[in-house]
Amino acid sequence: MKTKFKFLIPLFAVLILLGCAKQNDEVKQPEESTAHMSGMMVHNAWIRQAAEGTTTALFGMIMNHTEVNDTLIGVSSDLAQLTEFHETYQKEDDMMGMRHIEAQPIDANSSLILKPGSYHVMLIRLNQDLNVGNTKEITFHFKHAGDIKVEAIVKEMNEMGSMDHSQH
Ligand SMILES: [Cu+2]
Repeated sequence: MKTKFKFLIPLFAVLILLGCAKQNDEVKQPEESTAHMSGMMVHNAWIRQAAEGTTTALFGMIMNHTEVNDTLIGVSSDLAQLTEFHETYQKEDDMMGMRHIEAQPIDANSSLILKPGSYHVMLIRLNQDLNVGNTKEITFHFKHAGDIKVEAIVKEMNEMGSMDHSQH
């Protein structure tokens, strides 16, 4: 059966692509590390290593250290033919879907975690190899904070400890 949904792929393929999603959702921020932060920022940005012509994803944490409710209205880079903000969600029959989000609220003094199996920046059809250790720039576009340039480091998925097979 044909599906019109271009990102509809089997669950196991998503887990291989993005890493197993079984992780703690909580990310604890020690008070001393947030005390000096201000503005809108993207923390610990990293990209899963991948070859030219393939598709990969960027993860990290968007932190709004302002008193203004903001909205992420897009992402861009020259790394790939398409750079999109995505959400992964569960569909029926063990299928996972990914959908492009055009506007993602990031409220005042809140954060949003980008991680395998959840929110991520999709880099579709890379125009270059992304090798472990490379640093690449991605721009996040916010309604109020404007354009935030982010340096992301290229890593292997298992360096993040996200391939935890103990849950299977
Ligand atoms: Cu995606």
